[in-house]
Amino acid sequence: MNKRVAIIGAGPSGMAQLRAFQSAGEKGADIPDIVCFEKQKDWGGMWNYTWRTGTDENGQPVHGSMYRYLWSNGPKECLEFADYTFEEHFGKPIASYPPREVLWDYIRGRVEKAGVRPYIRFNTTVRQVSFDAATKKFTVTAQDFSAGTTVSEDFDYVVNACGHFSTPNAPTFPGFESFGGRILHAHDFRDALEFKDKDVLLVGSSYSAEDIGSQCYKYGAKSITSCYRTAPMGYHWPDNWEEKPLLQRVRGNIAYFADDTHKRIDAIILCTGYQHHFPFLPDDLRLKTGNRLWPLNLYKGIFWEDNPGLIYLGMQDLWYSFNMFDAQAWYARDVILGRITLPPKTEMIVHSLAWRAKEEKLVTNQEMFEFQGSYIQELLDATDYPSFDIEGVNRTFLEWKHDKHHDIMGYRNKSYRSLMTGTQSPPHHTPWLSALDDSMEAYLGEAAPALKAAS
Ligand code: FAD
Ligand code: NA7
Repeated sequence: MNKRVAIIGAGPSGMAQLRAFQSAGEKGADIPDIVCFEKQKDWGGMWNYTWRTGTDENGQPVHGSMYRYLWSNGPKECLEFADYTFEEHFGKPIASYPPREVLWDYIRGRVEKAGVRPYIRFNTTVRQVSFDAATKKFTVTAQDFSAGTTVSEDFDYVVNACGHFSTPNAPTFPGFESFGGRILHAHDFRDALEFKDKDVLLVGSSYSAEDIGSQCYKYGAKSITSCYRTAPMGYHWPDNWEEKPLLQRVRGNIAYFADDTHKRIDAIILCTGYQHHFPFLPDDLRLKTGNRLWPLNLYKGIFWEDNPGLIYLGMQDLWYSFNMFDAQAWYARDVILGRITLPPKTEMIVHSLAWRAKEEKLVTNQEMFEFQGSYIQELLDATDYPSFDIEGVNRTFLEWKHDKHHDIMGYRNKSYRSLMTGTQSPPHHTPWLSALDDSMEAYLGEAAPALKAAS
């Protein structure tokens, strides 16, 4: 009987796994039976926007953490697929920081072309995964909300591609119970206009704090205060944005900070990151890690060392994203197809610990993305995924970082050269701060008439 592979999640990682198998099939390989379980009604994972917060229409925790007006926070040139370029998808070069809908369209384009949608059971949540040591099979139990049934099936491999930016890490602070305004986690942030004319406090100093604060600034918040636990973000913020050391407590609408200052605020947004949360996995199969570049117990950052039939995709903290998921998915595919043989567990552990030791020495951002780039290179060298210029991507990351430090509200007006096609991307027709319409139509079209007249 054919091997059976379960993929949990049809976000960019799960879609990469589907495309990897389809690509091998197209070149003549016998591919296994594949079932991809997706709890949402459509694919694209995080990029499939939902207005919902809390629970979804099936009473499940809402997966989406993206919000309206979200634009890519890094250059698209750093995440471009090597087997399906932006130019191929859009039929022309486009600017470097597309809004969410444009990126969603791009990732869908590749898998629509590949014809892999029939492998996916939508509106179906994986509830439980177990492993039988005697039969060496995984049993996956999934609830299909369209059919109203819960079914268990056996698989030889399980690919966990369910993402790790959905379950909030939400600390509390003294006085929150009686705070006079709204408190929410970034996961539940949807529309910056809610905070127009408000004094907003952000807790955290990473991507969510930076971007949610920038959205609030762009859409008219009265003031923004962000506070950090370890280190400030350190960008040159606009005049109404202040960075402070960590919040200590609130009293009524007054927030008190570690430097003994205080400030009146209307709303608090906890930009304090996410938990790797896999409620469907038993303890002995569950990855337990913070958001870091080298989680332990995963050989090649992919295979559960205690039971390598369980494959994890996209579990690292992200500098690289879509093309890293591809590199992982192609490698996992080749292990499943028997093209790559995994070493014994002792060797896997030595390998992982060596990467971890390197990870622990990383200090600068540049060292971090170069580390992730060299990890991807190691995976690429072993498969037929089209090789691409990792050093070029690293250089683009470096430029991006410089651009952000030069002008945090203007970095998205820059454009870069594709590392896949060599084409220089055009500048966007409208500066990011004035581009209030984030629709694909507006992005791919021309500047709005009023802006054209003004420029
Ligand atoms: P996800 O996209 O999270 O997809 C996981 C899929 O698994 C989902 O479709 C989910 O419904 C499904 N699923 C989960 N649990 C189950 C279950 N039990 N049963 C069945 N299905 C399940 N990356 C960038 O490259 N650029 C950006 O600009 C960027 N911005 C971001 C902004 C925000 C606010 C967030 C939260 C993330 C951002 N990211 C960005 C990172 C983003 O997470 C990745 O780009 C990418 O979506 C990760 O893909 P994934 O498939 O691993 O996970
Ligand atoms: P990250 O990048 O994991 O960052 C989490 C931030 O939250 C980071 O600044 C942490 O500070 C801070 N944090 C975590 N716990 C606390 C507590 N208890 N108190 C204060 N501050 C805390 O998550 P993001 O949401 O920013 O980004 C995740 C993804 O979303 C990313 O890929 C983006 O593209 C979008 P620390 O530095 O650890 O002290």
